[in-house]
Amino acid sequence: MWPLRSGVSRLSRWPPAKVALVQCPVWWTTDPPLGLAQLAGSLKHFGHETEVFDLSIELYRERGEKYKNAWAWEQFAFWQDAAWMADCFRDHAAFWDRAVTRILESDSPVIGFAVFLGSLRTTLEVARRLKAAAPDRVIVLGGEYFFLGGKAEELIRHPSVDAIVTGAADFAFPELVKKLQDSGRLEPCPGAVVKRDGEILSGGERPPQDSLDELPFADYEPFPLALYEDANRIPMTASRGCVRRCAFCSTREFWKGYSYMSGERIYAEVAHHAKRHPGRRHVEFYDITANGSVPSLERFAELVIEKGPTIAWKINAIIRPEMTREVLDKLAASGCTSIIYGLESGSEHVLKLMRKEYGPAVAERVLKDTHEAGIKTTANFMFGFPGETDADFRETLEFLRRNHRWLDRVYPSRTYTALEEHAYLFEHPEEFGIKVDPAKPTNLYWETLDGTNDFLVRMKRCDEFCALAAELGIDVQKGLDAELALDRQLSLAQYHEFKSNDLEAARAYLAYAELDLQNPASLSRLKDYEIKLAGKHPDDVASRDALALVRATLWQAERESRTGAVTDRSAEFSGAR
Ligand code: B12
Ligand code: SF4
Repeated sequence: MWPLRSGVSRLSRWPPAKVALVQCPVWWTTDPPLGLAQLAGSLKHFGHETEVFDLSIELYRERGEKYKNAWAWEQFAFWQDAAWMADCFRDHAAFWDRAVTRILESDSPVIGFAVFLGSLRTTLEVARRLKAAAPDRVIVLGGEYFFLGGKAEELIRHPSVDAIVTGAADFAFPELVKKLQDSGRLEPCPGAVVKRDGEILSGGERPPQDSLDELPFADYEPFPLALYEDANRIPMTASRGCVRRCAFCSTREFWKGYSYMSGERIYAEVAHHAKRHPGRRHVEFYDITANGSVPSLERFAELVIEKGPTIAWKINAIIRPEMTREVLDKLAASGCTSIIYGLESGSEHVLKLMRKEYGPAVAERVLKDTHEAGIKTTANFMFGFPGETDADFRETLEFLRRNHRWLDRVYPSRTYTALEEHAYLFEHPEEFGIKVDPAKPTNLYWETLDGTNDFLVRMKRCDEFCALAAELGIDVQKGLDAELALDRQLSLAQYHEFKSNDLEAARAYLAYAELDLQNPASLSRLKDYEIKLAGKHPDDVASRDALALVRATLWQAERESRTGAVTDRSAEFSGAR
């Protein structure tokens, strides 16, 4: 057993410090978590050793049958459900015990966790177990979960948490480790808050990084690369933030302004990864706005064309006039195979309401040029932005008809128009005619004061859009790893649940169970509805019929799981993996 000593003295005796980096579930399974890879690179650059534990991908590979689909995006909410989580820890008890032991045996005095909403509960449980076994280990949390909204102030009080990096940690985390190493105790530094002898000390804000040219390269070497599903991919970001401020989007609140790498810096990192991982030839740029600086992107393309290596790469981009045919030809020649544009609507009126800085005419030209340059062209669409009339929506359908030849794929938003926390729309609902019920806040199920736009209207528009796109031969996808029918069904069930419409919610969960019978979370909802429907008036025939179906479904699920005759539906909806 690792001797319990003060993490402080252990650290001061150990230059350089060793840091364990942990990703708890859920995170996605296609490629390694980029934020952690970035930190591994930074820590290495500053002379520290790292060991990475991606418990999300490891558990994904070892998960029980019952959890077969739990990593699909539309299941993400279940990872925040306390009862579901308790089951997951119980059902995989050996996995979690081994994980805690391995982290402790890495002999890292500092253990850092990457947190977002879906990994928060698992993180806190693993941190609790680590602290219980070895109270001297210093537990540090970080990730975009802490960027906004006072989450750090709240979680730093958690008994298992010693420090939180509240923003970009590329320099803040190595500085925190270094201070700990030098002084022998936790010291706050800009961008981090620490807890020392029960006292909470904040280092204040850290000014944002103007240029990303000084960033150390991300490091994928400590990751279990063989476990991720895409064996050909290296993730990267060459920019942070965005140059625009669309009304529905919170990006500019997470990353203030827009910081980016020069073409030379992007090229240097891409060439580095290509050399270190010769088997991986696809660079997935996860920048939310990769063409915030078109000259940088163009320069990167020129360098690849000039010097190699041969790679394929993909970006998310904004529609802007600077995406000329000449630029797009250059991007294509350097290996750009796919561009996803955040187009959102084909209506001039709606684009204005959204504060997009282009109209449909520019969008048409850019889509056409992108497609003709030989780049797979995808556009994201949203439905029912407040102020979007039925006539506006018809314009989007017309746009699709006019431009379907240039669109290889569309990503219809499955939240239609969500009120994203911290976005302008979220902060100013009255300006957009959105009804606010403080007793029942909702990001998804909002409706307008005039009653013309609610969740079902938005869902219907999306359905109509998807049907037309499919008819026009455009590939319709979700974007993330999700199955469209399951996602839609779950959305509908949750909407009726929100509306306290027991009958419709039970029907929607029944339809969900037809697609995915063994999903533990939807089965547990059906059990709740069994009780609720049984309590309805005996003359309520519809509820009685639904109750019979609920019971039959629960019985069938029970029988299947008891006999092991589980229908493996995962193959039906893991196409995107
Ligand atoms: C790229 C991206 C993804 C990629 C990630 C690919 C990959 N291989 O990592 C994919 C497409 C998989 C993805 C998925 C999802 N994402 Co996402 N994603 C982003 C995006 C656009 C950029 C994140 C990024 O990589 N930035 C660059 C890296 C370097 O930054 P970083 O990860 O934040 O890491 C830095 C800091 O956070 C910190 N840090 C990170 N980890 C740690 C750990 C420690 C110990 C410390 C000290 C610090 C630290 O230091 C890092 C370096 O500075 C952000 C939005 C944005 N505008 O930034 C959303 C965002 C992170 N995603 C979000 C969400 C909710 C999701 C999804 C659940 C769905 C969705 N709504 O998009 C899914 C999850 C899927 C699943 N099943 O798990 C939210 C998180 C919200 C929250 N507060 O928790 C964000 C903020 C978007 C939003 N506004 O809703 N996403
Ligand atoms: S929606 Fe896209 S273009 Fe608009 S602010 Fe957000 S990231 Fe930028």
